[in-house]
Amino acid sequence: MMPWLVVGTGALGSLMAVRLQQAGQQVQLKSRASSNLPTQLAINFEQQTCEFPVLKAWPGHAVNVFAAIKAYQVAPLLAELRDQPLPAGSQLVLSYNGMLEHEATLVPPTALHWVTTHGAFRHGDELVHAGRGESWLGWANPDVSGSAEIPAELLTVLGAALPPLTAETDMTRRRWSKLAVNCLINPLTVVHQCRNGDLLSLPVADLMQTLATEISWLAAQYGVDLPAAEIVGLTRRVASQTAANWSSMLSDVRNQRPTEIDYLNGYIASGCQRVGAAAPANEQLWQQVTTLTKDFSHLR
Ligand code: KPL
Repeated sequence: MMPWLVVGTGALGSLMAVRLQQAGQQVQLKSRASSNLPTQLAINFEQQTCEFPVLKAWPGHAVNVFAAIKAYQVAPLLAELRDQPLPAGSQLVLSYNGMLEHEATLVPPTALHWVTTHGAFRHGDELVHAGRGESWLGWANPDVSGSAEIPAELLTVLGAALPPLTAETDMTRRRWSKLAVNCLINPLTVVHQCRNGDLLSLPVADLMQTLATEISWLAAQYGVDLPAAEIVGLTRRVASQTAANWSSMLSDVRNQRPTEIDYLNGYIASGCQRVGAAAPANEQLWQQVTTLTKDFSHLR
């Protein structure tokens, strides 16, 4: 199998790097040119320390790139790869929360999306896989989805590293479902300073229903049939599967990092606004989290 290059050393990138290495794959990490990561990085996971070489420059040979990054890092990464294309035979797998405007023109059609409901967080030097969810892999461009098979080896290796993994032909709907779940879980864990599972017993059911109704309405404008009841059901399932996890947004807030709120509830509120509709519940959470993080949102 081609070697792996993992971009993004957040919780999920680190988890995939560790699990790929434990599955016998050759794994390196890629740092940003401007970053001050050392040339070797150790990740502590379940009583083991996994060591990884860190590359500053893109390699000259074909690689599988697994980029588990923040939504605001997607455009800069893709710009870098446009200036310096990956060697022939390489495959780009992208994973990020939320949606970006102009994705259709931004994300190369040959990229794959990895959508996951696994939950992980960093606690000091420790990586904790706190929620066992599931994942889907599918082409970024629905036109490619209809015609091309996902490379079987890629499915096997990623699926063995972090199971279960399903090949997805309708990535657009899958990504809307994940967007919806993140819009209901992530900001509410920030507002209530709680783990994902705590949301199941807090009095947030009515708010979740309203958020889901607004999201479902916007999804329909994009031709995606995603009933509000399905969103709420899915959210409760993910909150229960990842009950012990601290959401990525709460981890970001606690570590004074910018959040992905613009690409979650912000995406819904501004998407509705663009077509002359309102999404007051999503708008309110967008503003609330933005206000909480205004002092460090420039650090993107
Ligand atoms: O995607 C997540 C996140 O925290 O960003 C979930 C699935 C909610 C796990 O925490």
